[in-house]
Amino acid sequence: MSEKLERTFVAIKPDAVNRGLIGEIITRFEKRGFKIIGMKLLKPTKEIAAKHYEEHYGKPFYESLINFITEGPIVALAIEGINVIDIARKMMGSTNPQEALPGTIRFDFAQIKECNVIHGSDSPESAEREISIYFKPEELFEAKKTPEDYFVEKYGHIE
Ligand code: IDP
Ligand code: MG
Repeated sequence: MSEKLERTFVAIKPDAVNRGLIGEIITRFEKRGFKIIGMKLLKPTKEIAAKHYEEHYGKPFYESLINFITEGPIVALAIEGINVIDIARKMMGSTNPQEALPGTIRFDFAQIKECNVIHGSDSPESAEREISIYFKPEELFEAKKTPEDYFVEKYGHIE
């Protein structure tokens, strides 16, 4: 697999926000070394939810999915890292938590697919599209400096 620096869109769904799992879930991505470059707590409007899930329009679970996600709040995240689109999906596990592998977010925190705690983009095209639904370009940030960078700026290099 070739290695690419990518961005993906992740949403912590209303069930997880209501259960107090925001920190647990974000921690997993941070510990993997991925960078949070955009983050907001919001209640998606019907329009936003319909854009987000347009590929599912007409499916039997579509209406309940839209109703669920628009109850909010959700945490919308833009996350950057190497092969993050694919790796974040692996970290999430299968759509149905009953089929997700132990150690994945959906296995560890969810029981049914209607309340499977997390969304993650499934391709580079989806990632770009979904990030642009939830974030303006100026709402994305790159934290590049380390504490050592700030130290050196202030005090200079130590001999
Ligand atoms: P994904 O979130 O793993 O990418 P999708 O197939 O894109 O899964 O479905 C979007 C969301 O719709 C799922 O996360 C799940 O919450 C819900 N969903 C998918 N399939 C079903 C189903 O058969 N019954 C009920 N809800 C479903
Ligand atoms: Mg999907």
